[in-house]
Amino acid sequence: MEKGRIIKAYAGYYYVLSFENNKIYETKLRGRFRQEDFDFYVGDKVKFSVIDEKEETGVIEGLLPRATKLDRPAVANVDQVVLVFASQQPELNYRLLDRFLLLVEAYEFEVLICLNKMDLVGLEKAKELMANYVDIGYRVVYTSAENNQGLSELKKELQNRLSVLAGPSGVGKSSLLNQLSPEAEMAVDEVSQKIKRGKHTTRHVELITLDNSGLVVDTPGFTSLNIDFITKRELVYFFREMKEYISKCKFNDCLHFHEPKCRIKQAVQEGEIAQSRYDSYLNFLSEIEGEDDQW
Ligand SMILES: Nc1nc2c(ncn2[C@@H]2O[C@H](COP(=O)(O)OP(=O)(O)O)[C@@H](O)[C@H]2O)c(=O)[nH]1
Ligand SMILES: [Mg+2]
Ligand SMILES: [Zn+2]
Repeated sequence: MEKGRIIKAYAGYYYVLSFENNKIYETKLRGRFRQEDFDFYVGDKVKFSVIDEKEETGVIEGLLPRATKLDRPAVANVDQVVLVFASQQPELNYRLLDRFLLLVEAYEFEVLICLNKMDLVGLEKAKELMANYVDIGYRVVYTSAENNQGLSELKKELQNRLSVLAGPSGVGKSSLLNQLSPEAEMAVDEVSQKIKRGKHTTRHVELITLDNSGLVVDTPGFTSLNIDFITKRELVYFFREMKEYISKCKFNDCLHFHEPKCRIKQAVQEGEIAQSRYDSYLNFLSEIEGEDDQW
């Protein structure tokens, strides 16, 4: 029995990238999985047996433990979310960046920020734009899909992991994926040869395989920016720089808004917490307010 990862699912076939030899096997599910209405997702790690080594066909025999599952697109075992923003065009919207970060923290994904279009502002200015985020411990890479800058740094961050890109439209997500594409097209070609379909068929989510064992979802994630599943009380825990102050407020049910002797507000006044991050916090708090009966 071999092990591998589903990198594409299409028309009842599952394309499994073998951990042993890096080949892509065209597999079907063992009958009992079909009867049991069992769900297998792109990204899932599976056990499979090879039927024909030359034809690279096989049968999926079992599902290995699934660490995470992302919805829309449905992908299992995502290791990190790469939040792509542009340094300009469109102008960097910090409130939106904080919303993406909130979602990523709430879902407990690892995150990398990719500040693209650095060619429009230069590296120094790009770093300035992200200084607050670097300070609170977020990893940031600076890229230009246009001028081919920072792409090897980005690729290094994608090594040996399954990543999904997310971010507003127009920031360069597709351009970045295309830049990573010599490898991507090889993988896609290999699959499409096997299923012998034209390019105009309905798109299904699939994983792009990089030559450094990185995998990238070919469709952006986090398309819903809805935050109303988060309660007012837990909100602050998803602002990583605020966590250390929470227990130091005078009132232990402090929402860090108009309560007196709030340690978080003090930290904002003293410049330990960035004002714009705190403003985002208040903004999300009031957004959640109407939908949360707890308080
Ligand atoms: N100047 C500059 N333009 C870029 C860069 N990356 C993408 N673009 C342009 O930005 C626009 C949107 O890019 P696209 O990849 O479609 O963004 P997406 O909506 O996030 O997928 C296109 O016109 C790209 O040519 C970059 O690094 N620098
Ligand atoms: Mg796009
Ligand atoms: Zn407080």
